[in-house]
Amino acid sequence: MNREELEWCVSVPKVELHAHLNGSVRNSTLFELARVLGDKGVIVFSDVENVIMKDDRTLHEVFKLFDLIHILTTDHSTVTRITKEVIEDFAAENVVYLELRTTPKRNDSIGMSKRSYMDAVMEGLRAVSSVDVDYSPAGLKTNTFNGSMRKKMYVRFLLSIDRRESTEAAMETVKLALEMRDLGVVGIDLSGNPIVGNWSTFLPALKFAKEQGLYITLHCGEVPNQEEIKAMIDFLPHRIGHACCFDEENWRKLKSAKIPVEICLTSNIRTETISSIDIHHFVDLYKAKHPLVLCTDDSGVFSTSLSREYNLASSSFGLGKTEMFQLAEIAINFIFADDGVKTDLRATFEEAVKKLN
Ligand code: 6MZ
Repeated sequence: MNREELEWCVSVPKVELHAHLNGSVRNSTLFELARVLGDKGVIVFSDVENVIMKDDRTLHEVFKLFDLIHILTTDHSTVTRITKEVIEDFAAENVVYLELRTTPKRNDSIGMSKRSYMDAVMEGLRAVSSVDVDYSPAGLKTNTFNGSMRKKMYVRFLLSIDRRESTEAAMETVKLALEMRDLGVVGIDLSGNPIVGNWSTFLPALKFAKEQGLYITLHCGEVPNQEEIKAMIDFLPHRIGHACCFDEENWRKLKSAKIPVEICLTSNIRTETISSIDIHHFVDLYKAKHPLVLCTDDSGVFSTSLSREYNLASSSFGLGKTEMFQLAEIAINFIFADDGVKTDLRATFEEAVKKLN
């Protein structure tokens, strides 16, 4: 990786639309949490160390790792800490708009409800100190200090439905999202192990969410389940993630529906969902001018960052600085925030292009 090119990618303002909170945890934080639980005898530290350090995981192994991360991050204060760290990490590499997604978790044994989990997330956001965060739709709620000259960043939340969940649990998440709209929750994501669960289980909750005006993004086509992919496109979500294993017919449907695709290059390669970067569908979508946005997915789990993803796209697909800047800027069109935010972000990019030239 060329250092100068990577630095340039860091300096470009960026929009991140596909980042899972618990997949974006710093390795150093995971190790620290694992050591504490190891000392308490809850887990065997050396086992955890090996799992975290493993580089090339299959998609199935990745979900085993998430189970481990969830054991390490159950209590409210850890959720708060991780949220703060993740937002600050994105801010540090010039992400100016972040849509952070997370699965609200209920854990009766420690008195955690989906709401209290999200309250812990919100507390982490308010604790961010390296950047001013705008997180409410009306711009009324920020952690801005008077006369602050710090950088500004927009953060919005998507609540994820895990594919292991029931229709009722999915509906609970949608109702929570509606309750938390004033706190920056803008939409719903469907994620989790793609070989688990059925589309029909989540459809009622997703339909309700859409009717209520929430935005929807779906993990779609991580495995070659063409029937599910077709049903997902027919639902007309506002965006989809991945789109790796589409057959010709679904490919055509996607293109004619013009549904924006969140592309996670490193994630797709590491999980072996795509066998090699030179056959990645980014190229075909990019050439077809299909709406797409580069994202990290799980920057911690896959040891990447949004700047690295831009750098990887540039070096793998031969895109120059002008094309890369345009790719970053066009992502504004696909965000789930209102037009005021879009206008403000366009002004940020206009300023940036003057400085970068
Ligand atoms: C599908 C994924 C994912 O919600 O606990 N998740 N789901 N495909 C992926 N790509 C490989 N990466 C992450 O963040 C972690 C959870 O996000 C989902 C999984 O459900 C994982 O447990 P939160 O913050």
